[in-house]
Amino acid sequence: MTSDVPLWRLRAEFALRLATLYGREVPAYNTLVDTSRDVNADVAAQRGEAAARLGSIARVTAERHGAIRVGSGRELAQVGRLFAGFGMHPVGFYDLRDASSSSVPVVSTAFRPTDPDELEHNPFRVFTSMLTHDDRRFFDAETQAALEAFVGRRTLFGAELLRLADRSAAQHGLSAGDAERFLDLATASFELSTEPIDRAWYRRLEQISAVAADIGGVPTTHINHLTPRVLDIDDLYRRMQQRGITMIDEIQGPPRWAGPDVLLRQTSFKALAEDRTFREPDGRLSSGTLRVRFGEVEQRGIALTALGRDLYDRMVAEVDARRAAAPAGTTRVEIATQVWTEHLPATEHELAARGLAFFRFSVSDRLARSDSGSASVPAGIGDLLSAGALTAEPIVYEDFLPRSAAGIFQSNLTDQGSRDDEQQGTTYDLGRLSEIVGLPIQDPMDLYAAQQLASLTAAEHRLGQTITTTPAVQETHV
Ligand code: OOG
Ligand code: NI
Repeated sequence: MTSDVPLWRLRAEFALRLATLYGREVPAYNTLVDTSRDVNADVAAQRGEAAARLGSIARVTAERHGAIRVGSGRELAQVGRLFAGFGMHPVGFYDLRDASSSSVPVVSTAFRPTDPDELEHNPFRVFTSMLTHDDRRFFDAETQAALEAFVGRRTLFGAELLRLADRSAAQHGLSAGDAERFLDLATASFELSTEPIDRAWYRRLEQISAVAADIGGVPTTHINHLTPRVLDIDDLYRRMQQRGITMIDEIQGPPRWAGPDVLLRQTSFKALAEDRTFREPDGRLSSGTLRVRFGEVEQRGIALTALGRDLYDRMVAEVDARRAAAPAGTTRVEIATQVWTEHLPATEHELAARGLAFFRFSVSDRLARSDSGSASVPAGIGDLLSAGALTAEPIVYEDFLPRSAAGIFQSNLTDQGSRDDEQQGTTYDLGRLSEIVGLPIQDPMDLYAAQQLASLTAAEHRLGQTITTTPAVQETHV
């Protein structure tokens, strides 16, 4: 069986077709993409080679993540089959129910390539949320039953599409003819439906949660947003405002600061009113609008180790604490910039030496030629980097942040919805969601650690010496 079109090309083409579709449906998205391209070109012109530190300009400018939302475990398992056909696998577990103060009854994972080579070819990823219809804090028994019946009746992904996905996953690609059909069907399944929306049902869910209504109140699924990657998100934010586009209040995640970019910074333009057809309680059709889809943009930084992530989480808590005590009008970002400057190392070298972030290490050519095999004393990463024996290339964070995701959800809700925290919530975790998807969800930390370790092992062989990564005593107290 031939696979003329390998997984990465299917994935790249899928991302392009979704972008064309989404740009047609939400024209402001095209403005966002154009502005992102301008920002990246300017950064490349100003910073030269340094601009490509976290990925080539071509990769960064072509890079996208999507977000979709489904209504049940059955639908999520189908998404798992579909995305496997594009070489995208579930990574990470995000519980947005607790990360949000308003009503966001979903748990999520992200489907993405996991192999470094596949990521390099095309890193397209899709943040995928599943409605927690069995969580009593949001849905009473009657609403749960009605939701399950409504979602149970719909078909998001047809049998032919899923068969092609299975074939692609098994063969690591498809023949040219199958690829075309697969891409057509896959893209079409995320198109906004023109089918009338049952007004009373939608409204009933909307009172509980606008997210629940967007997922379980409509007959099909759709792309919620597609996110380009930029090299300077502050500049992008300003330019979008200059173009008259209303942005959410702030940039989520780490602040702008003088040190290296870590993890992920995101912002978005406010959801726009889109025309939809409704079926009124008396059966009459009417037109109206819904605001659920928005345009997000992101700037990616270096992946943090468990130690670095722990520091990050403590810094976030410190920002909250200081903000609570700060004079009115002080922004989260202002405080965050101070906290970052006080606690996070300001150089890649120190992030590596202290084991706070992930890097791909390699032996400097100069040293490998002159000195190979001579040293045998174990040396720490920091010393080897200082001596110029090793070089470190940052590993880019490919995943998401629960708090930013919740912030993005919330900043686009016009209504807080309702939740009853007296009720017992349903427990979901990575293991339970893996069972529901029918695939093992990988822990992002394991993937980054494996990449770093592979590079270290290779470097140890070349140097003929053991490299210690355990950092010295942690001096950072937040
Ligand atoms: C997903 C929100 C989360 C991100 O980039 O953190 C997200 C959604 O709105 O469906 O996309
Ligand atoms: Ni997103």
